[in-house]
Amino acid sequence: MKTQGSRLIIVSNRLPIVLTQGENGQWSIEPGSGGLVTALVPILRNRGGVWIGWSGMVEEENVDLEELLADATKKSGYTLKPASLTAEEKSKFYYGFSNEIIWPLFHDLQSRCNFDPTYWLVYQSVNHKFARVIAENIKEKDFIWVHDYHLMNVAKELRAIGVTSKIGFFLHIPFPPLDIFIKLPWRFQVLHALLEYDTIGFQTLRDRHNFVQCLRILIRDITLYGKGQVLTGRIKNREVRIGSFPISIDYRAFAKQATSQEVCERARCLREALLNCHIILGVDRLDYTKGIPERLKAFRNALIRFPDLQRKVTLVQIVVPSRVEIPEYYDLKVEIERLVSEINGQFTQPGWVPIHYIFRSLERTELLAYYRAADIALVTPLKDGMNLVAKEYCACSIYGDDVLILSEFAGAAAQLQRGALLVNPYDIEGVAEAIYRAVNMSQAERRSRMRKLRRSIREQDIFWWVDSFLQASIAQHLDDFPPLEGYVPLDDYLPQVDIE
Ligand code: ADQ
Repeated sequence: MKTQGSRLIIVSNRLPIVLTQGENGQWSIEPGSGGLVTALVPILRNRGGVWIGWSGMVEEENVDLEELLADATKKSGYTLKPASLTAEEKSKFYYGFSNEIIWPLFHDLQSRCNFDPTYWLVYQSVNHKFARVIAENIKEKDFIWVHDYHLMNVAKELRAIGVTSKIGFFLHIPFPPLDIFIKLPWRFQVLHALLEYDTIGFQTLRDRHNFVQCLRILIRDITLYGKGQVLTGRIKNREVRIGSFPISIDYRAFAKQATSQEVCERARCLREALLNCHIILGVDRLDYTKGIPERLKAFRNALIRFPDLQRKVTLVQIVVPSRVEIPEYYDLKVEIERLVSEINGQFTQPGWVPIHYIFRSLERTELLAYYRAADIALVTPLKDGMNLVAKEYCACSIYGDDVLILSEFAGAAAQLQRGALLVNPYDIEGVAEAIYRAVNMSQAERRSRMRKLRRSIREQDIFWWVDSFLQASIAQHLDDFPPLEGYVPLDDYLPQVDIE
């Protein structure tokens, strides 16, 4: 679907590139990784537009980005525009507010939060900086689509400097239940800032429900209308659309590349290296929300309780380095490596190593070869907005006889529950049993489950996701629904909280 006469302006914390300086001092540009990039690059390539974000370099490094980004723009087919950060902003906005407060809180891990008040001040000023760059680069009819938790205040800042364009926001991570959200010292400011967007998109109905609950309890003058995928909220003569739009992948591109000669050849080599073993695959960014230690413990539990799995299964755990400068992430890496070495030390036999551990970013062909080679994907985040790895794995299951074991707490579970083996990632014995069940599942059951999974991902792919978000954003507002029960008096619910 095209938005008439308008360009798409994507705004995210990071530009979809990584800048690296070689030994000769020359800078090179590589494509970025991560869910957001994988999802949006094909869209901008197809339709053109502008991507605004931080380059990853701080102002103090004095890198001339103009030339580098002009070069990247030529190669990518859309325009890249940088928002710059100082070293202090990187520390307090990115590592601080975004990753020490919102990331853990929105993943229900409130005990990991550091509610430092200076983080909030810098978060606001960086969102203002982003708004200025956007304002300098847009035309009136453009649709501005802001992504993720780093930039919740951008619409508010844009409105303050007079921008009247339509602005949408998509939250890639979960939105927490009221009882958790309410711990945020700036809960009212964040909710009001979000309500400055014209459209707010969440990954799942559960996230949208959590958000709506927070609005009902904490915001006095909002009325909510509608039913189905998109609701309408009316506040002070403005309307905001609130929907759930499960993000997906370019299914056909994955399925096609999975059959390429290069991927087939590499997958064959992997299979030969692990002959006669069921390959179980885990692929995650290094992050405590991904449940990697819990997964390793479940795998160990499976080897103990079902000894016939020994020599019969190999877990390939790929961990993509991420945020390693943060001590917590470094500690997680150490914990994972300790567990891998303990389990391998306990079970390895001549000709069989139970866990193959890879800590690096992989080329796409190599990643797809692992998807192709693996019989079972073990995707067990403690909480995840969606989880694209689960969808990519299914898209690459060309023969349709592989098994997906999926956490109930991944956003993807809402969509994939009929085909996946759902598990509670905290239940180590339950996950161990699911591994055993997957290894011993009949071919007929595997095929029937994978057929459902692939159909659902094919029908709701990344292009469907973009279309449904844009459709909801530009469509006429329908007022022919009775208002939902709006503001709920707070006295009984949270007597100690003053509402705004
Ligand atoms: P992430 O937390 O990054 O994304 P995920 O959805 O699994 O998590 O996406 C990871 C992406 O990285 C996948 O597209 C995958 O192909 C890519 N990748 C994996 N291993 C790689 C490797 N070794 N080398 C290079 N790339 C690799 C956030 C949210 C998720 C949400 C997405 C999209 O946390 O919940 O699904 O955004 O909205």
